Amino acid sequence: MNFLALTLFPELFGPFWETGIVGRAVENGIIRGWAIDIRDFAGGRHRVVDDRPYGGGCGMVMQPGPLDKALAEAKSRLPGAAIVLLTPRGRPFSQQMAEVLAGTARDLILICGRYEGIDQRVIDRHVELEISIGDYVLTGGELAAMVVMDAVTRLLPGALGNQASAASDSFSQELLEHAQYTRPSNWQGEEVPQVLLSGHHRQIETWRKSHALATTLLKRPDLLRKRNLDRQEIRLLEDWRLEIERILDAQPLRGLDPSPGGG
Ligand code: 6GU
Repeated sequence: MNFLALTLFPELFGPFWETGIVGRAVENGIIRGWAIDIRDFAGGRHRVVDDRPYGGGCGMVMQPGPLDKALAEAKSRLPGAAIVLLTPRGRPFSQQMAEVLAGTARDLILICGRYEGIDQRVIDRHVELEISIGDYVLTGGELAAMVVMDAVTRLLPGALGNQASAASDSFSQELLEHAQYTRPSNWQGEEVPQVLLSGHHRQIETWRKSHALATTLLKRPDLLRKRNLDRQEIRLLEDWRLEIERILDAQPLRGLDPSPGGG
């Protein structure tokens, strides 16, 4: 799969292509990535790419001309690529979108906006999909483009050493991951949960599922509400409820709670 970023700051992408799992995917020929400098397609001695917005207002708008020329170059290098614009006005990026993009394996041309935005006419002419990575404002789309490429790359066959780890991640199954521990088993007096050292694979799986459910309940109850819980998951959550009730029953709430058993 090929990625081509159109940007005013191509130097931001160098370390991204060279590092970690993405770097290894490049080395193994699973992906290739380039960045094209939009300013190379601007005319004039000063290579200006932006101008003031029609109708007034603050900030500058990226002109259609240089971006259109950069896109022509990008399309000639990657015919058939999907053209994506990174913008806070886009569709919220999700694991599901990453899976669709990785699944079609179509090349991506990623337009990284800067300034207050991009002339709408060049968007209307070329852009197939607008993506936002969340409800906050960045100074430009470069980091968002890297977020999208990173999330897609790790889903491509062979990108992760262990293909199972992509499927059991947070969000693929709409549960947060259980906590992880590694050596030493006693670190500054803090012990690793005993069951993880026991070698009982079924018990370990149950512990992990139970803790994934509890973490999700506490941190992201919205994910738990969306999920179709199976019988085991319901039982594990009921076990947590019993545990909470035991703790609460052991608390003296004298004088606050007139109900039987409350004191
Ligand atoms: Cl894709 N671009 C910018 N500039 N800000 C953002 C964003 C994108 N996604 C969230 N905030």
